[in-house]
Amino acid sequence: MFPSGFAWGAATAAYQIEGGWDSDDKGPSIWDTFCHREGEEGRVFAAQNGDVSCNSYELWRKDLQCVQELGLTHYRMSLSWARLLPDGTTGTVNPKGVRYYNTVINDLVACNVSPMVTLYHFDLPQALQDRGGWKSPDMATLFDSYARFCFEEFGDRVKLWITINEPYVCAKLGHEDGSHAPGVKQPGVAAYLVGHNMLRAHARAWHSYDSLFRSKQNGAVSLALNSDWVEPLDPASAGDISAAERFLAFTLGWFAWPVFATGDYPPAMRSAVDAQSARLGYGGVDSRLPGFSEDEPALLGTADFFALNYYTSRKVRSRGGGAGGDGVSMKSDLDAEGVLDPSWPLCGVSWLAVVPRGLRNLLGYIKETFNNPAVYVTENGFSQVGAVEIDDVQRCRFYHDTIMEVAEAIEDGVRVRGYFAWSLLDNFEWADGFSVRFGLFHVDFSEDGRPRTMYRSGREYAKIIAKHRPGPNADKGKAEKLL
Ligand code: PNW
Repeated sequence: MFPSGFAWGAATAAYQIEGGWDSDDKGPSIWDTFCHREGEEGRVFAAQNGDVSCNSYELWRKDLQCVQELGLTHYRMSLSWARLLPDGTTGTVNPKGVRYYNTVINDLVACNVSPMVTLYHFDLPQALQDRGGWKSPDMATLFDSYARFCFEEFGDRVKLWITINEPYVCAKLGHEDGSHAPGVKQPGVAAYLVGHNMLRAHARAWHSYDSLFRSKQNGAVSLALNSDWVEPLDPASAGDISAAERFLAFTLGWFAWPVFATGDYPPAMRSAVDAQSARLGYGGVDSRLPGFSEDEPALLGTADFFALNYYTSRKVRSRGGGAGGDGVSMKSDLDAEGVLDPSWPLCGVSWLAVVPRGLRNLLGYIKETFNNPAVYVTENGFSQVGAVEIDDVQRCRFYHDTIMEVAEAIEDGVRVRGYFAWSLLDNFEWADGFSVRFGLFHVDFSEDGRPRTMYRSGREYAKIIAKHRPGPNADKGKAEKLL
């Protein structure tokens, strides 16, 4: 069922696991600032922060042991930009940060585990936020310099790169809702600008890799896009059908069309934002969704594979047109609403309905819409809230069912090249702090040594991997098949 060389992985992100927030000359990131800001209640569950978290900065070898116990072929991790470049620029390099990631990468390679490395997973150096952050057009150049620095330092051993993780979440939660760092709330304006600059930054970094590193390093570069699978609430309603189409355009399409289709935003998104901008007479500006300059679309068609983070599904209904009552916001632009089907079980958090089948549908949609690209499922997981159950039978079932759907998608002809569970470890779940646990390993955050204990789902995942991964001698001598 699974092609040879299929990547069996688990994923983490720097701010969520590392701790060591000011160790060894690391610069502060926007998440350090966001969590430490005093006098503003309710940002993060119980005012928690990632100062120590799993302490992977000091306890990396424990993580490596977890990776090995699962028998992973791949490990997806992110680099802390401010640990490598404390002020965000290549003007100041922190050798201790470089050494840390070299240790991690070398250990993985020595254990025959391929690293997939994300350059940016929500933790912008605060120094760059102070220069305008992702709202500033300068970010494309700054990100490109950082990306080149990382390709240069680590690209001899890292063959799979993700430039930016979930630009949607950075834009929407960070700059529309303000529930993530940097906590900006400028509805209907800032998120579009941020998304735009992230697309430009990704394109610049991809071209740098392509022209300066690819021939020597032979790797592949993409960006990780999150999306729900969606269906019209009433399949017979024309309003709900177009609402579902808009919903997908505003999440996956926002970034996937520019990169994998036309080099520009999806028509359903463009027309919705333009129409609402005109209706609300927005400050004399034609639209709040920026346009690409003449040469940009040609530069945008830039990814070597499709990286998908899938968690859940939605039924979508129309909100009835011109919901101007919300004022200027993405919600009023979208004019559609996602609801849960009552038959879907929930896991932990309110947004996460368990719908494994949605992944197969979404993979099929990607195959049809974006010309059958190679796909890595770069995140997928199940959370626990409240009492810890090491014997997490529901999560076991979830992974079985979901991996079965991935197999079905492969049967359908989708070129799925790998699957990464979110997450290797329980960790700092952003605004939910440590109250939400996604790990294949439980972490006891009350003990200094942050002991890791395998959940039953970790054991089950290890069994699935052992059944499917090729034997130790199978692919010897062959170059790793990335795409
Ligand atoms: C992803 N939401 O982000 C991230 O890539 C991970 O860092 C994160 O831990 C994981 O999903 C689980 O949540 C999201 O609130 C963060 O809708 C928040 C949301 C969705 C995705």
